[in-house]
Amino acid sequence: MSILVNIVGLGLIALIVWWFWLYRPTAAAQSNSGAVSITVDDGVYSPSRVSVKSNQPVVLRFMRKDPSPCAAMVIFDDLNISEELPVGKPKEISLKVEKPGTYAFTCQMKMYRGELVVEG
Ligand SMILES: [Cu+2]
Repeated sequence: MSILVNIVGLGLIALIVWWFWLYRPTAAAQSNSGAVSITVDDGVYSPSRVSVKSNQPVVLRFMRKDPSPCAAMVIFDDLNISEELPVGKPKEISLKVEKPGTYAFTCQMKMYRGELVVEG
């Protein structure tokens, strides 16, 4: 019995390690028109990786479908942006980033995770 418990425990630890340290967003979206729609559902932003050009205004349109409190906020830590997302209604966040780089955006618990890639 205790072996089974240990296996389950190890599995959980592996899952947590994968989720928090190893998981990297892969889906990519390029902003051409200046607006990118991002769906918030099932624990993921889709797309979870958005490429934009530096010094160009871009609108990120977040569409939250997940009613759980986990999805309530989107936070761009490095850009000092934190916005509340209404359920079922698009929320537009306008931004213009000067410095090229990769900027993470997350929910307030960092379960939802995405990356804004700013190209120079
Ligand atoms: Cu969350």
